[in-house]
Amino acid sequence: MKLEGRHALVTGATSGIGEACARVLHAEGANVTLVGRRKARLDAFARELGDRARTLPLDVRDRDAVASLVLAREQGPLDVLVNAAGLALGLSPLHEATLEDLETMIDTNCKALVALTRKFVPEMVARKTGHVVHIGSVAATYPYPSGHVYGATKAFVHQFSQGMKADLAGTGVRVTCIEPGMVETEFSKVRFAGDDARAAKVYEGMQPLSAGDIADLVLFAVTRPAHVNLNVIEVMPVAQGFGPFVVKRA
Ligand code: NDP
Ligand code: 8X3
Repeated sequence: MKLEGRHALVTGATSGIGEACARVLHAEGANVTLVGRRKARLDAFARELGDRARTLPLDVRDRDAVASLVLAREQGPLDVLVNAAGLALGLSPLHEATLEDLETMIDTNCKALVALTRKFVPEMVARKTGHVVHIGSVAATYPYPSGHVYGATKAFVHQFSQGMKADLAGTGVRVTCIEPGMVETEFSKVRFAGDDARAAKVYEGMQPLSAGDIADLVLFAVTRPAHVNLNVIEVMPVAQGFGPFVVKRA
């Protein structure tokens, strides 16, 4: 499918994967609507892209704001929704994590993603065309110490995506969940609350994926012929693998 003249809304467009997705979709001719909280970044990004880019500064957790969102008419009806906004907060065991951080992850990664999807899918179904792309994570499938709620939010995204596929079969609307491993973005800076040195250590001595690597997959998924639905795409850096089972011995 060609993207020229189609309208894509990308959340998390101020940074990392969302920003890279908006960039490639725009480069392929899509009209893009950029969503994120940091307005100055959105404005600068839209100026850089030029024509066909609009901004929607928004906290995706704001349920009323999402419900009353109105997209610029000249962008056309929404064809592609990329739900990239999301975060992990902290990396400590559940019994030491703050409930506030845990709830922020659930509110952003799950509830906001559902609200945005619920907002735009009915019109896609009515138009018999559209594509929703969720950015999940390998953390949905492979647990790691202190990944508890973050992993659980991404398991939600995985299953929500599959459930949507069940409902959307035959409607003409597609849904894809892209599940990356380590991608070097601002993700670790956010997770470690601005401790840049600790964030940099996450990617030390290995080659992580880039945001552009994930954007390539999003572009691939949304440009398949209209009858092809990529359900789930899991991707890791070559340098990443799985941990062994841990056995604590007396
Ligand atoms: P970044 O921190 O670089 O980007 C996160 C984006 O989410 C920012 O644009 C941020 O915008 C936006 N965002 C966060 N909270 C909100 C909110 N309440 N309202 C609106 N926007 C919000 O990280 P990534 O690009 O890496 O993360 C993108 C997605 O990819 C996330 O869902 C993450 O879980 C997932 N992911 C990341 C991996 C990685 O290793 N980096 C691996 C697997 C999945 P702003 O702060 O301006 O609001
Ligand atoms: C982000 C990747 O491995 O830090 O979803 O959970 S990981």
